Amino acid sequence: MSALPVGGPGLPQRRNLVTEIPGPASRALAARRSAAVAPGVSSVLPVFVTAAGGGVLVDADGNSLIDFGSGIAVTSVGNSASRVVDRVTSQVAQFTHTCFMVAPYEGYVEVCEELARRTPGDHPKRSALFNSGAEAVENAIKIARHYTGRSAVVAFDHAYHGRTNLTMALTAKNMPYKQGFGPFAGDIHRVPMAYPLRWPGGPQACASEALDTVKALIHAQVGEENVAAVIIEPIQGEGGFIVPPDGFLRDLAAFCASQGIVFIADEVQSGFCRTGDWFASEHDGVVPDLVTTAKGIAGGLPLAAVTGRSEIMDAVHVGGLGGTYGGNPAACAAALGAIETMEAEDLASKARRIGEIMLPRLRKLAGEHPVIADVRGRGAMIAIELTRPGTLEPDPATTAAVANYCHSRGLITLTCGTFGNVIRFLPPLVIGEDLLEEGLGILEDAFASLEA
Ligand code: PLZ
Repeated sequence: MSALPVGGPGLPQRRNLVTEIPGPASRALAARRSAAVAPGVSSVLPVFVTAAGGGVLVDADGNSLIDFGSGIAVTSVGNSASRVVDRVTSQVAQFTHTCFMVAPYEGYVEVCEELARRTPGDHPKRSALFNSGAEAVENAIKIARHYTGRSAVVAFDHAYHGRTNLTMALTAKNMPYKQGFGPFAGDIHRVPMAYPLRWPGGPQACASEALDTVKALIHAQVGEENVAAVIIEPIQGEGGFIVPPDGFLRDLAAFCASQGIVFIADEVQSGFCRTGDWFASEHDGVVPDLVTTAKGIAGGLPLAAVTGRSEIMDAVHVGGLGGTYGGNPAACAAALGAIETMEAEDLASKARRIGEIMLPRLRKLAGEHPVIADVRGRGAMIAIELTRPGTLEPDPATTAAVANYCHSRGLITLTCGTFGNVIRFLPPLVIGEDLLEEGLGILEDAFASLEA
């Protein structure tokens, strides 16, 4: 057997298909997979990965694919960033685990110091570390309830907050996330999202009406004094990369402050330079009371956090928060390497540059193909929404056809959206511009092929 390619700086940054997709080695692994892996866990791509880094994934057949997905907005610094690899390697040689609740270590504290420094607002902050985005969201709700002594939680249409029981209740979409998995946690109340394309009356009406609608529903159906927290993704992720109108988040946060409601920004997908700022909340000048982070924080290792105002975080009794692995030393080392990379390579600027390259080409494509109803997003969190031309009727079939075409040509794209009709682009922030342009060319070919 020939030596497998390794990730890291040596991995050639090019698309190169040497077999059909999937090739024979991936097909053989897929057969083993279906005999051993629960089918409830699915994969977007039919290929098995052996190395990855920069802007490419290499599969078991030696194909090299362009990555526009970053493992769902995780590998912003790449899949084998040298600062992450070096810090994790030396950490696991020192010790892999003690459990922070048994015997603490410096890395955990350093990550919390970085979170205090990087998240919006210069008020005193504390953080607690966890393993996944869902776990961070659950803990943010626990903390908000404990602090306020209230129990109701308000979440939005199209929201995605995770797959655990409480976070399934917060997540809007039934299939595949909730179907058959109830009963769900109680006292969760859903309000409409400021979704410019689909707001009755259109984007202008959305900007002027959305917050009033939310406030009226909370008043009539929940009662402000019962609400512990409002939780929102500053740009919604799984729900379709929905960008609220400027000012919506700011005014929503101000409303929460006026009612003693904890405002939680779920920055699990939008955080850590993805949108061109360290956090997407910054675009609207919002200072959330609590911020949940995960994904991009640690270059691919499992780590998540709740960061928030000291007075809120300090309300929880000693021992009320934790978990065996939360803030694992290797994950903390990875986070410190990832954050160092973001700073040293100014990845927020890279994200903005990616947006500047992608948006004009996507807008041109939308002009040529009326199936593209909307081009939206910020920085390196960009999407197109597909509908039957001239209508708002979602077109998930064309969406899937375009994604499949891209996969067969060696471009990894992901879909999303409540109606399955959004193609999202989340390239690693370190991707080369040549690969970015080549990937966009494949997407353009995909739309051209629809006509053929
Ligand atoms: N909050 C905003 O985007 C995870 C989910 C993929 P975990 N999004 C990807 C899938 O189908 O499971 C996400 C998110 C936002 C919370 C989460 C949950 O993060 O680390 O997947 O638990």
